[in-house]
Amino acid sequence: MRLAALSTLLITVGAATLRQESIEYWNSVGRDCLNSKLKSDFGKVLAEQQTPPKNVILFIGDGMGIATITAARIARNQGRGSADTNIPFFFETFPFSGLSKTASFDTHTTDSAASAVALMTGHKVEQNTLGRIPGNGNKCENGEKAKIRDGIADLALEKGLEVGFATTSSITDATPGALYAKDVHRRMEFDSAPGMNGTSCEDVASQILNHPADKFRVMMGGGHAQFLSEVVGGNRTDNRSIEEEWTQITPALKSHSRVLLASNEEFVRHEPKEGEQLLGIFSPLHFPYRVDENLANRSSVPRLSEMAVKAVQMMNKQSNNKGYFLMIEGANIDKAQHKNKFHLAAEELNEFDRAIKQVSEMVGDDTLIIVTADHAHALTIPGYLNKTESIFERDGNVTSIFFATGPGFGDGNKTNYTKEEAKDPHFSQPSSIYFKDARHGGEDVGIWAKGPFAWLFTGTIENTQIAYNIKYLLCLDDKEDSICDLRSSMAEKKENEETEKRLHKTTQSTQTESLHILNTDLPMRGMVIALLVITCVLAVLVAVLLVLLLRSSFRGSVKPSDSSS
Ligand SMILES: *[C@@H]1O[C@H](CO)[C@@H](O)[C@H](O)[C@H]1NC(C)=O
Ligand SMILES: *[C@@H]1O[C@H](CO)[C@@H](O)[C@H](O)[C@H]1NC(C)=O
Ligand SMILES: *[C@@H]1O[C@H](CO)[C@@H](O)[C@H](O)[C@H]1NC(C)=O
Ligand SMILES: *[C@@H]1O[C@H](CO)[C@@H](O)[C@H](O)[C@H]1NC(C)=O
Ligand SMILES: *[C@@H]1O[C@H](CO)[C@@H](O)[C@H](O)[C@H]1NC(C)=O
Ligand SMILES: *[C@@H]1O[C@H](CO)[C@@H](O)[C@H](O)[C@H]1NC(C)=O
Ligand SMILES: *[C@@H]1O[C@H](CO)[C@@H](O)[C@H](O)[C@H]1NC(C)=O
Ligand SMILES: *[C@H]1O[C@H](CO)[C@@H](O)[C@H](O)[C@H]1NC(C)=O
Ligand SMILES: [Zn+2]
Repeated sequence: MRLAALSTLLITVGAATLRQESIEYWNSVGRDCLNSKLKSDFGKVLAEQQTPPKNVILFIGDGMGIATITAARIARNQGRGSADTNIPFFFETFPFSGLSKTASFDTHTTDSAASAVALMTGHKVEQNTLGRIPGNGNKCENGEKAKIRDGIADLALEKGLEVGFATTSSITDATPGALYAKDVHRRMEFDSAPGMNGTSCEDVASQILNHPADKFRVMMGGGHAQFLSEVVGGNRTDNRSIEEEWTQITPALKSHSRVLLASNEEFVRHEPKEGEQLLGIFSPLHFPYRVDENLANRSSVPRLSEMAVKAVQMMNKQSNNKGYFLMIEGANIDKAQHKNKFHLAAEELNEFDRAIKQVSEMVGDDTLIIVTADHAHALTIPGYLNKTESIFERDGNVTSIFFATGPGFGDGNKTNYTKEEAKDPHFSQPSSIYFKDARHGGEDVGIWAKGPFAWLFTGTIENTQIAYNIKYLLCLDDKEDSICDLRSSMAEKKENEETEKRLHKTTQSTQTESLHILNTDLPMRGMVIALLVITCVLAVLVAVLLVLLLRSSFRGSVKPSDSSS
């Protein structure tokens, strides 16, 4: 009885310490999920056969829900005149896929900040926040204590890996921000952003000068406005040029240099150099849509695929050769859907897919590629339009691309649009509830993976699991019993095998003997521990026996024991 009470107490204490706010809660969910895969029958076999990846590239299609992919896939195939409307995107041909649950710490449907933090740190956080442990107020209180410091970027840099990102949004936007910034609101992008006054928050833009972003190998995207003073057309009122300040940070090594690219012309001319850190900012805010660039026959910014290729080239120019983590975001897939403009979103998804394909062709089998979305959009494809019709058309009043919310609402039943209107690249598809900006969707999103240990990204998993798996595959956190051990034991095994081969050639008996000890070092340690444990258990048993013996002889001398007590 007392034992049961004690265990109940222990469980209560355990649950209380593992509140969802805590760093440990999502680690514990992550550990259980990872272990169940590694210890499954197929997991054991696969883990033995593969070497964990050296590099990880995470592609995030912002707002790229399942329905978004289906509709964009059909639009692409129809656009190419294909009778088969199901020809897949490149990433859809990856050998492994799964589903990711995207809810944030406090909302069923997440925004891009909370979901990106989950993907890049492994922790669920409050809606709209960046890099902060939940429950720490809304004024940037509690200093360092409130900040998440075990994100992929922080840990990767600690281990000497390279980190970088490229996006079509402002570099200060939620998804890239989640890789480095700590703030109570994602909109605190520049010094005088709304909501900053009365807080101790630091604007996101200036945080590229801090750890960890100051050490990133490459950062590319838009957002001059957030980095520059209003004197030169930016948003800042503190008369700073964060871009200029970034170029003046002393590099980690003398041989390193910093290069700032501020236009597509500079981007095109730039040749990646060894030991170089690159900051590329190519537009005042977010990138223009691909459709608009095409319509205007203009290249005012690099394509996402071009930035992705350059980012990988930059990573390959590094000398320490410890591997890298790269994040590539197709941000405008989301932004177009916020306006219900599906033609624009579909073309952004095409470009995102092109980036994945080109990068896949550049990297070797030491690189794991993961493609996912941070959240969906509330889009559905209601039936039953004839396949001979464009997906942008409708079946009677039923519009094939239909948003739950957004500015496409029209007059309340936008069902009478013409074929010409539907073809207009800037046409807003209908929605059922009016909002200036469409709301995200809360359903699970897809994950597609290829490369070493891609099979870990299967099943229905938390978005935080993606970060957890990446940390463990890259061996970023060796505190825990994880794939890290597997990796080092495999490396050790391999090294030992090689040493053995070498020694075999020289046939030096003394060396072979010491190698033998080296080889048996780990098992021997295990045996010593086992012996110690057995000794302890035996000692306890002997003590208990002695006490019992003494007690029974003592009792026997007084009176017989009472069986009813
Ligand atoms: C900031 O808030 C304080 C009061 O809380 C106010 O006096 C001050 O004018 C505000 N500054 C700006 C720039 O809004
Ligand atoms: C920041 O600058 C951009 C680009 O000039 C502008 O569109 C935006 O409205 C500004 N944001 C704020 C909050 O002032
Ligand atoms: C802003 O900065 C520039 C260059 O650093 C300087 O010349 C100018 O005086 C500054 N303006 C103000 C209002 O501080
Ligand atoms: C697009 O621009 C390029 C040069 O920038 C030019 O060679 C080409 O003719 C233009 N195409 C059209 C259709 O205007
Ligand atoms: C689809 O359209 C084609 C061509 O107009 C027609 O032959 C076919 O019967 C239609 N199918 C359905 C299911 O309506
Ligand atoms: C479309 O909806 C309107 C208004 O409800 C209705 O009058 C009309 O018959 C519908 N058209 C079709 C083809 O169902
Ligand atoms: C559709 O209906 C709205 C009002 O209900 C009207 O303003 C619009 O002109 C109509 N469009 C077409 C193509 O008939
Ligand atoms: C809905 O559409 C129909 C047919 O186009 C039109 O007659 C009607 O006025 C519209 N309803 C509203 C609420 O605008
Ligand atoms: Zn969004």
